[in-house]
Amino acid sequence: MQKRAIAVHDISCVGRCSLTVALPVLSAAGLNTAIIPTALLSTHTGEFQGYTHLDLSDQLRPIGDHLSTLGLHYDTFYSGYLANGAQADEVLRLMDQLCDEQTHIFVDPAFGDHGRMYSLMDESMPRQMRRLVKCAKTIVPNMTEASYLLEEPWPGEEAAEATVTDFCRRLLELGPENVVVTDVNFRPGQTGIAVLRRGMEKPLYLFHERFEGVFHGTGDVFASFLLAALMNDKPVETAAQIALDMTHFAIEETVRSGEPLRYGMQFEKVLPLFWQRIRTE
Ligand code: PXL
Repeated sequence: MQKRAIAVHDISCVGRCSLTVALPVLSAAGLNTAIIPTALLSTHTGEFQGYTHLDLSDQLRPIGDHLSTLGLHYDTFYSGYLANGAQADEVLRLMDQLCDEQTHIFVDPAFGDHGRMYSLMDESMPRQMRRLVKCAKTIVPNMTEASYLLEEPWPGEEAAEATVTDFCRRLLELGPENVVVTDVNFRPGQTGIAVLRRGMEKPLYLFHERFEGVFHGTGDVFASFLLAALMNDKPVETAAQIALDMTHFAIEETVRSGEPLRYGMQFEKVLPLFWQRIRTE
């Protein structure tokens, strides 16, 4: 049977993030992917001015009410960027209506980076996002989001290994089975991730060469590849390695092309390689 996913993120018309990344990546991995948009923006909110923003909170309830009558099973529920903190109520309601015991709830907190929350976020977001994290099987915060979720000061771009390990352990205590933290930069010239699954004594650290610059949408590219690999029955350690490699190659392609970084990562070019990896590993 073909697996089915439901992705709950914003639509940013231009800039390759959230749904314009999640949908193609999950589809390319063979998943039947439904979407529920949380907001509609003309672009993402980093490095663009004058973007439009339509909060779709009032649509989530009628959409959920209708979809719940269809009797469909979703193998994964993938939430990301929310229009505001209060929208967590509606997302929890959607989880309740659309998920069953077998649904892999995958939460990308998607509310900040580089020590700050994104432009349109309100201060309730970390507290509200913690409620989704509690229900999740897998979470993928970056180090900024991890700090906010734990109510810790941001430790800076190059947090020490001991700090990252401590954050991972405490995030696991919030409820999920798998914690994958991105933006781990304690090795000079490298960037990487920490993977802590319940039952592991300490996180597995995986790294790649670091490119200088701010790469918009990388969190979404990484999270979508990670989930796509998990849904193809890879253990979280293997899925994380594949997703890290794919993200690295997508950044490499983008840097090589000279395309402005605000237009997002060229993940399209690595989809054939991704398919090969999930078939052979
Ligand atoms: O990539 C995360 C993201 C998603 N959606 C919107 C954003 C961002 C990051 O800036 O602005 C609208």
